[in-house]
Amino acid sequence: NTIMPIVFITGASSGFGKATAEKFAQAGYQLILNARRLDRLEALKTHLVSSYGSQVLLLPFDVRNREEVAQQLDNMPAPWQKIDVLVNNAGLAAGRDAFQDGSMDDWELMIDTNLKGLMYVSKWVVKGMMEQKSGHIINISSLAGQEVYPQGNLYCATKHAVTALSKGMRMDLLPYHIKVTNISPGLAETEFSIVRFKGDTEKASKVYEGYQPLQPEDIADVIFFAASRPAHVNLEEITILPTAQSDSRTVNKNP
Ligand code: NDP
Ligand code: 8X3
Repeated sequence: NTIMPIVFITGASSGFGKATAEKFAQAGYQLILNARRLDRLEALKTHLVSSYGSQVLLLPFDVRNREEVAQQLDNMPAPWQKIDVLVNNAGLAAGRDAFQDGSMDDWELMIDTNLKGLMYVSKWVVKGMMEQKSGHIINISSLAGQEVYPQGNLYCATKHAVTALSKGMRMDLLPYHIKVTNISPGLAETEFSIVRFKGDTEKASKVYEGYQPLQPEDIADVIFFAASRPAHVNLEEITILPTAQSDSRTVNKNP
């Protein structure tokens, strides 16, 4: 009766996180799934249990809430605390405005979620990984972590910070055999743009018109591939773009 590895995915109620949960469930992993929308997580759990017989623990917290993060993680049953893979995926863009027109609330929301949330969750998970002297942290950055585009200012800044943090974690966690992988996707069709444009689905769907964007499953495949390499192999930086995209500002639309 072998114990299957545990993957902890933040932002599992939608997009990349949800597709990643499905991918690891297919491979028999035990899953800790986080997001704020509990109804979404419950539906996903029901699906994973009935399709794959998965063991699933739901942690419905807001990654921005430092106390809640620590409290829910501390209260996990002991066997669940031995996390093998952490996928730091919860994140968002809020607004797409020129710097001079940007909303301070949007900016703080992005910093608190994309950077501080990732930092709170990782700090807790790293403790256990250090004791185990093994583990794998997979940070979802973005092409926006490598390049900056007009009206991308603060979102790009948070993703640059994620990429920098991946490098820093990799250095500091090296003695503990903890792998750190930084994944940078380009344009992918999820709820990302609906969130960015605050529910304006028409504006959101325009982002993906005239070409084939990445799908959540494409990212999930890459995350799973990185997590399933042999112990001595770490994929440290992965950039994944739709074939129709060459850089942040260039998409081959309606060829
Ligand atoms: P989605 O909007 O589809 O999914 C985002 C997920 O993050 C949801 O499950 C959401 O759940 C969760 N989330 C947001 N805020 C919080 C919070 N405060 N606490 C806990 N969970 C939270 O977008 P994607 O799947 O596209 O985004 C996933 C990651 O990928 C993000 O970090 C994004 O920046 C990044 N990315 C996206 C790209 C794209 O083009 N789509 C490209 C490159 C990177 P809930 O609302 O239920 O809390
Ligand atoms: C999301 C991709 O190009 O909208 O990180 O910033 S982009």
